[in-house]
Amino acid sequence: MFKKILIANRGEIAVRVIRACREMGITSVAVYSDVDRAALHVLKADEAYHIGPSAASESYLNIAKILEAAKRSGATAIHPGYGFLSENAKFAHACADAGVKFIGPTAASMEMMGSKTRARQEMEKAGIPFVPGTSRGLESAEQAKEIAERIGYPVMLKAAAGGGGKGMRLVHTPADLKSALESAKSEAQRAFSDDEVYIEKAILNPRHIEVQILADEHGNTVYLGERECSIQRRHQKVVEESPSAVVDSDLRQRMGEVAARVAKAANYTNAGTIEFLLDENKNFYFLEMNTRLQVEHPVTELVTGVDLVHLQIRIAAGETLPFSQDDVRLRGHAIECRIYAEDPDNNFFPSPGNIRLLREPGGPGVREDSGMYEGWTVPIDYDPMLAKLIGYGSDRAQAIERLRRALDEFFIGGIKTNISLFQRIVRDDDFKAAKLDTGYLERLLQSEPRDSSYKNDDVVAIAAGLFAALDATSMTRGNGLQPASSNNKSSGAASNWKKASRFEALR
Ligand code: MV4
Repeated sequence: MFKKILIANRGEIAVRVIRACREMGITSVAVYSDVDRAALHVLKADEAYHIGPSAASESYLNIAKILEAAKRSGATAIHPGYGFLSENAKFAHACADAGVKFIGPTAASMEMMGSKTRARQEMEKAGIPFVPGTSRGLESAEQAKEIAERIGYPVMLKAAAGGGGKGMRLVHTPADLKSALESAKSEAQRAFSDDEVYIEKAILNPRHIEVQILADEHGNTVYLGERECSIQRRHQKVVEESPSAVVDSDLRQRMGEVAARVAKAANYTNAGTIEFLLDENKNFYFLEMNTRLQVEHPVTELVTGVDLVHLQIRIAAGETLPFSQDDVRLRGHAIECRIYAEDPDNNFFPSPGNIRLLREPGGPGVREDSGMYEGWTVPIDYDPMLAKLIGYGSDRAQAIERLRRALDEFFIGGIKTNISLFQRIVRDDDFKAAKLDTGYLERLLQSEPRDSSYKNDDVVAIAAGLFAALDATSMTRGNGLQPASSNNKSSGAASNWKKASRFEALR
């Protein structure tokens, strides 16, 4: 087993991996940029190395700097987390060349899945069901028209190097195809320096369902149930849950077996995720494979009882999977909210700044994976995700109850957060009835909020205590601090962010 692991990441995922290292008796090494000198992952790691300026390109994306820190620290393995270098085949190669184990799949697996057309060709060979369409780049508008005619409208144009919706166009009629192809190509060229675009039949109102797999380096592969990730905004996941309310044990087994075959066809090792679209008739289609640990991995951990990060490390160290498919049992239900420093009342604009007051939820069935602490300043330089709040229960209804209760306990003062959006979602009838598809969030945001009286009396009481404690400071600044108690009646009906902004006004 590795004695020392470097974590090439920051924020909550770096903290998550550090915790696994601590549990396993492995020394953890953090890396940090200028602005992250006092970040939580730096405070929690056993050792920390400065790797450069705040710009990600000069720090968390700088392969040479990270390998230099690995060498200096004596770390023999690197966990890449998600984002940054996690799906960078060049980085995996460079780690191998430096004699450091990359905790993830091989560079070859990452390369295969990095090109969507290449992945479709390989999956076609392996007999994996995928959305009808081409597995090669389109050569002309005429060719696109012929194929679209054959597979039937609406069609989807997609960038081969894409993902995340960039270079993607939904086309309903032949008349729109030529200009859609041109704009998809130029967007793909700008975003990925690669204008290869292919065509698929469009699946309308799909659900996004993904399957977690683990594969060791001795040919054993298991699937660990699915995650429903249909609640997205602009191709960013917002809420994820496991299991999906529409996947029964038969569909789960069929999707799981296909996912394991995808992994085998890619010679895949370590943790990975196979994304599917599920149509309204519950047909599922392979979409793409994510060759990393995902943000939403905790919901799978809670319902399977499997620690994915421990197993990633054990697999990378050459161990065999300690259980087989028959040992995998799902128990209960877990739902995750991605807590962001952003303002849901101002088009989700980022809201960096100092966390003046932090009251985190706890109690039965609540997990919080966080990269923040009270007094820390959220930088503008990176993705503004602060934490993930996960509710767990014996069934979906209990998971929702606990999540709602935990969200109402959560108070982050000094910055805006999207907590109020989740308070709305967990009270929404369609969400409670699991009437979800990829259009759900847009519909919710277009509708009028029905009830915003999220009761939060204990938080108000805590805030009152803090106002009292801040009294001296505020008075010297002469900003006329009100006695906290005078706010209690009116703030009983206020959402967390309203109280946070009130807190801003008072401090
Ligand atoms: C699709 C689709 C419908 N039909 N492909 C969006 C991002 C990229 N990873 C794949 N995406 C989609 N591909 C076909 N053939 C609909 C989407 C899609 C979507 C997928 C998952 C989650 C949210 C989404 C939101 C809009 C569109």
